[in-house]
Amino acid sequence: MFKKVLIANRGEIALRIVRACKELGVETVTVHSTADANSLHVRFADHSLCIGPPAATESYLNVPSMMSAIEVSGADAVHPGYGFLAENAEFADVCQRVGVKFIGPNGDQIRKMGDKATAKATVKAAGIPLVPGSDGILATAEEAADVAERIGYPVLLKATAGGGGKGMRIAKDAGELASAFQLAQAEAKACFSNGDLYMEKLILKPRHIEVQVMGDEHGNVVHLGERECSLQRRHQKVLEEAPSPLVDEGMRKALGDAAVAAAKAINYSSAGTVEFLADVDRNFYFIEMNTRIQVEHPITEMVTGVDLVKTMIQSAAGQPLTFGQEDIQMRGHAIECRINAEDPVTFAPAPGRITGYHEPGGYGVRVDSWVHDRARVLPFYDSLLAKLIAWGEDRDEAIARMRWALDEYVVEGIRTTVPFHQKVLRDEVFLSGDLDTGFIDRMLG
Ligand code: MV4
Repeated sequence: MFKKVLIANRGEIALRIVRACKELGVETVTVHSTADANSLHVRFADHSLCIGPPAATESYLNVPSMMSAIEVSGADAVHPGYGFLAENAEFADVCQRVGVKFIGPNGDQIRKMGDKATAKATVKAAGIPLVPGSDGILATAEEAADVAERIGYPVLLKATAGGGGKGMRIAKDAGELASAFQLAQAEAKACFSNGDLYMEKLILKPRHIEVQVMGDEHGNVVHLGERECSLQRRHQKVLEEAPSPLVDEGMRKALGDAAVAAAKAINYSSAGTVEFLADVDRNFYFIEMNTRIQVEHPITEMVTGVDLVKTMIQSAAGQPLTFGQEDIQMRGHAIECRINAEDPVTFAPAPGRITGYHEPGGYGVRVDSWVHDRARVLPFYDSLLAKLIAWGEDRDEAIARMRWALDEYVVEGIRTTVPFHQKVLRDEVFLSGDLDTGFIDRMLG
């Protein structure tokens, strides 16, 4: 096992990783910007180093500052969490070069999945179902028109460097294709300095279902079931649940086999997530793979009993998985509500000082948060305050627990998404489990 892990992140995930390290008997070093000096990820770690001014580009995203902190700390491993440097292949490469273990995939694996057209080509060879579309990058708008004729309209143009919805354009018919191509290409160039596009047939009313995988450095890969992540607004997840109300045992096995095959196609040896879209006929298609621990990992922990963060550290230390696929049993149902410092109507970020705080507890309730009484929500970083997680023997019990937990959640001084979640948890369509990615927009009218 490692002696000292540096945690290259902030907020609730930094705290989550500190806790896992403490359980493993590993010394912890956190890093912080000047604005985060008084935060809990600093206070609860063994050591902490200031790495720069508040702006993330000058602190948590600054590779030279991070490398200096790693060297000064004497850490033998670094956990990137999610966001920031978690999927920065060059950072993973530099860590490897200086002999510090990056707790996650290597640079080549990050690159293979980071480029979405390459990712699709990689998993296609492993026989995983893909949305009908182009074979890789489209060289010209004319080639795009040819592919669209072959697969049929409507089609979706996607940026190969994208993910998260940027650089995506729909063309409903041939008349819309040329301008959709120009617009998607320009947006992709502006956002990612890479204008390369690929095409897929547009899936109507898709559900976003993702599968958690865990690998080790001995060739073992296991899946830990799926998460239903269809409730999103502007490509930001709002509420997630495990298992998906859509998925039965047969579909779970098919999704899990596909996810494991995708991970094995790149010799994956860490925690990862394989994303699928499911259509109204319950067909599913690979869309991308995230080579990191994700925000919503706790709901999988609650239904499988596997500590994903601890396991990912053990894997990185070269230890084999202590469980096989046959040992993974899903029990009950878990829901996560993302509690953000946002206006509950406009969803605009609402930073400020918290003047009063009480978080719920009790049977079946878990709160992963960095917030405390008088904490300051800063404008420099994302608006996630807490992940409120409720577990129950079935979906109805998880929903009932989530409702009282939301009622007991008190955050004073700033606006939060608590009232919005209270509305979702009483919505007839949500209660029926018939979710798709358009649900939130329809609910907001
Ligand atoms: C799609 C799609 C429909 N058809 N692909 C959006 C972000 C990116 N990760 C994938 N996305 C989509 N890809 C095809 N072929 C619809 C979406 C999509 C979506 C996906 C998951 C969750 C929410 C979404 C909201 C709008 C569009």
